[in-house]
Formats: sequence, structure tokens, C-alpha cells
Amino acid sequence: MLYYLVSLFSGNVGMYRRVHSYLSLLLLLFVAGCGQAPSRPMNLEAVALSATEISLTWDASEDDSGVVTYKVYRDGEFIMYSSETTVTDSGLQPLTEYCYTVQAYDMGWLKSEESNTACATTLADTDPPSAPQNLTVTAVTSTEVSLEWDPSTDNVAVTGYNLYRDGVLILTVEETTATDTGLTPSTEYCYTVEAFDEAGNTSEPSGEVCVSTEA
Ligand SMILES: [Ca+2]
Ligand SMILES: [Ca+2]
Repeated sequence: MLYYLVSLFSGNVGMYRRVHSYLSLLLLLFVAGCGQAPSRPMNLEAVALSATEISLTWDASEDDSGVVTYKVYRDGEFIMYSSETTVTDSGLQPLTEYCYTVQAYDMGWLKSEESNTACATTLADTDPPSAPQNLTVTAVTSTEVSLEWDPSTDNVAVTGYNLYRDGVLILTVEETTATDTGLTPSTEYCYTVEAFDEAGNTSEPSGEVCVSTEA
């Protein structure tokens, strides 16, 4: 390129013409390739796969130079590019309706008209959280027992934890620590904890931990 520029300034007319022709050809290809916007993507369909996923498919657009990508919109907001005519939108909320459109783009970034709008409602969340792990006693007095455990995971989100003492539900907390109070001195208590999500799915119980209060 530098050579071409030097040639230009040194008055090499032949080289100038060649460069000019080359650039003109590129421009011509660019204009020819991008002159027309892609056709509108047709038959967009949305199908709920799970509580958090919706799959989308549509018919490919046509373009004189080829479609480079599709832009996918959820409820009017751009969410992703796709070179394929099928995508899966994930990380959604259960039992919620989402509506989509797609638009095709060519190499000159000319865009098609928006596709039809396709809507789907995610399924109910029926997957329970994982069982809390590593339930441990962090402090003991004559009347109190403090516990902590590792957080559970869920396909949507963990809402809270139920703490059981000797099989009886005594506390519901959002965090991964709890303190049981008003206990009798020199007495053994056994604890388990379970996680639940917003849909009311409850995990398997954690391992049990037992401890005796101080005298
Ligand atoms: Ca085009
Ligand atoms: Ca769940």
C-alpha cells in the first residue's frame, strides 16, 4: 500500500490507474453485494423447552450477497446475533411469556424488515434445588446452636432454606446461616436443612449434624 502511495506521489500514472481500477472494482463489488437488503425472515416460531429456555426457528432470508447474521430481539430488546436460523434463549423466568422478532443483515449491514412476532410461555419450574452440603455447627452455648452450610443451586434460583431440629421445622431463612435459640442446656439436638425455590420445589435434606448444648 505504501508502495502504491509513493507511486502516486512520484507521478507514476500507470500505477495510479491500476490502483484506481482496483479501488473502483472493490467499490463496485461492495455496492453490488450490498445493494439490496435481505428478505424478511419468515415463519418465526417460538417453543418453550423448559422453565428457563425458549427455542426459536425461522426460514432463512435471501440476499444478493448472502445474509451475514440475524439479530434476535426479545420483547423489543436485542439479545443475540445468530448466523443460524435456530437459537435457544436461556436464563428466562418460569411461567412467563416472551415475544421475539428477528432481522437479517447483509455484509453492508443492510437489514431486512422485522420477522413476524412469535411468543411462547416458559414452563413451570419443577426442578428442586440441590441438597445443601456441609451443614456444620459454628457455635454452641447452653441455649443456642449456630449452623452454616454451603449454598444450593437451582435451575432458576434458590429462594430459601428450611432448618429442621430433630425432624421439626424450626426456621426458614434466606441466607446460609441460622441460629437456633431457647434450647435446654446439656441436651443433644440434631439438625438438617433443605433448600426450596420460588415454585415450592424442595431439595433433598442435607446430611444431619448433632450437637450437645453446654452445661
Ligand atoms: Ca444485500
Ligand atoms: Ca427450581
